[in-house]
Amino acid sequence: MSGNKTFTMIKPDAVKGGHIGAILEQICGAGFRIVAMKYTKLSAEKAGEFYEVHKERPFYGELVEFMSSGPIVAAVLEKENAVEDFRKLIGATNPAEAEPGTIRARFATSIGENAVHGADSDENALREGSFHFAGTEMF
Ligand code: 3AN
Repeated sequence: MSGNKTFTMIKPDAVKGGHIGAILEQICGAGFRIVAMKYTKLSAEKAGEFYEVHKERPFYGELVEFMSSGPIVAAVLEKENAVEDFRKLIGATNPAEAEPGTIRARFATSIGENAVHGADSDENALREGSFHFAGTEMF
């Protein structure tokens, strides 16, 4: 996975809000192809492992609790320039600062509960994709 793949999660707030369909429609409408996808729930332990890079940040405990609070949709997506284009599509981490029309501007409620995750580098996209999916689950 290099250059043309990214990793996303539709977070528990957006799942609870009933936005899975609208978010997937926006993602596919923007030209991303689904390589792998699952509806799943992270244990607190798994969420802690996934967000290990944020361990020292003050919001780590809150983030782990939130991300394990309900089901999520995890997916690997493919498109040219995937990581950067997907970050543009989702908008800023803080929905109050997200460009109108972006996924976070449409569906996120706060900086902590911000509807979707998007990998921030090719290296992390690969690591995060492999965290959730076996090679045999990617097509
Ligand atoms: P992004 O998801 O835009 O890459 P990061 O990597 O800075 O943003 O943060 C990872 C996740 O941590 C965010 N998606 C959000 O859920 C949570 N987060 C970031 N900053 C805060 C904050 N100030 N307070 C609470 N949660 C936060």
